[in-house]
Amino acid sequence: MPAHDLLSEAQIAEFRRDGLLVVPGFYDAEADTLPIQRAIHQVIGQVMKRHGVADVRPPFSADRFDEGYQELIARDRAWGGDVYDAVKQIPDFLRLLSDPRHKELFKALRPGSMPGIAAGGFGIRIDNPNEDRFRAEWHQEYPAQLRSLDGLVFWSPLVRMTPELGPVQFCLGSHVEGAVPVFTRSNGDKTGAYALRLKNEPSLLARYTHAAPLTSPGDLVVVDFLTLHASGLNRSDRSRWSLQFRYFNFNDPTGLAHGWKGSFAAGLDFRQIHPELCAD
Ligand SMILES: O=C(O)CCC(=O)C(=O)O
Ligand SMILES: [Fe+2]
Repeated sequence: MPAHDLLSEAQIAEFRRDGLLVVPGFYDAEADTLPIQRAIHQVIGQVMKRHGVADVRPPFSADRFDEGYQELIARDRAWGGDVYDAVKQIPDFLRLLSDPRHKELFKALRPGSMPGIAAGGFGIRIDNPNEDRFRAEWHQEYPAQLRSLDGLVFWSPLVRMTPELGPVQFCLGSHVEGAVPVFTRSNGDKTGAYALRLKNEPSLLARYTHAAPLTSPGDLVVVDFLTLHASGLNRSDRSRWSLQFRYFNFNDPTGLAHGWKGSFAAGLDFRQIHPELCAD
């Protein structure tokens, strides 16, 4: 599908201005998200089976695809880790990750680019109620992912967002800052990319209008690798499930210079590539 069928000129201009674009109904529920929700329901069943928990759940429904998950993590939080690691191996998830629409969208937003999928840069987040350890604090994607400076995060919810679920927050237009230096020293119990903290965070955040779009399954949120964003606080009684696909540009000068290296998920500390962005 050509790029001009996916986005209007106004949407492209909005993305350039804000470093953020919400595309309502980008995905097809039946073809794209329902198979993933169905497979998550089955994976939860497999994790129950693995731990000898009787599966007495009602049959699958899209609204309650994660039935049983809260009970699992209440019994043993590590079983939630089993689910988290397993769901990114769902064929329908990987099919959607590599769907040509992402490549076309990337080319529409980054003219002259050659899109690539960031290895280790995709997954399904499960933000559990009142759990802080895996919350993403204010960050830019680039230090956490590397690959290329002009990458894009494609983020899409699997549950309808409410203020209580803690939708992702964005600083509109903050991508104009370029790559912001970060402190890398330990940040409580957070590790890897989660431990990074922005230099001059309060004044940086105060400069921009914040937005926390209340999206629904099927909606797509496109985020510039340099836009400041943070997880909200989930104060509901349900986990916030969302898809993340990250694409980069093989034709970006910074990526060309370092060979499209990946960051923490690739076992590399970004400080080796960008010592100048380390504020410690
Ligand atoms: O979903 C979240 O809470 C954070 C998302 C995020 O930081 C990302 O997708 O890059
Ligand atoms: Fe992020």
